[in-house]
Amino acid sequence: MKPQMQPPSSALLLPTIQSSRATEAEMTIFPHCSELVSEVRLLPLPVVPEPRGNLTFIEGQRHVSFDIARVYYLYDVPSAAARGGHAHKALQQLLIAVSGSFDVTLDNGRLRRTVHLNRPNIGLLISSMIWREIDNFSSGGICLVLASLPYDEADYYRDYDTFLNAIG
Ligand code: T46
Repeated sequence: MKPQMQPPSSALLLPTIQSSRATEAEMTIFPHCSELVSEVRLLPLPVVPEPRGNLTFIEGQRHVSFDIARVYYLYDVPSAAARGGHAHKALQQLLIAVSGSFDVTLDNGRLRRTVHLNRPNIGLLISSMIWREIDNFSSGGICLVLASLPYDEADYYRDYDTFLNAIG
């Protein structure tokens, strides 16, 4: 059964970050859950600014702590549609709003937070065992995802109660 996604008490809005180093100014989404194995962080990505425009690049094992095994993207998502609604057993992913914006609601079984992504140089790192739902896509919103593993349906928890039981 899918959970009812409650409006967050305080949605996390991204501050403006001017950083070219992914190792700086990382922001933890669940700061008071140090006992959790899982990580959810906002990651500033490198930017090469030029009069011709900006360029952002991401290397596996450098800007993300995993080898990038798969890339996919969500686009032409209707504003009323919701993606996600599941957690992963092992998969780690970096989500980036390469165009437009959308909300990502994250749930570690104890806390639920909503992050608004709207910058192509900010990634949202989601480790395993985090329930996520993605919605509120803007017109032209594109969610680029870098994944640590190939697609495997057996890696999904698509039932919220099963996910909670697995969290323990
Ligand atoms: C996540 C969010 C952000 C594939 O064949 N290969 C793939 O790599 C993926 C991701 C999906 N699919 C198939 C499986 C389903 O038949 O595409 C269909 C839709 O997949 P799903 O319902 O999982 O899509 P979303 O947008 O709800 O979730 C996806 C990812 O699955 C998930 O890991 O975090 O995007």
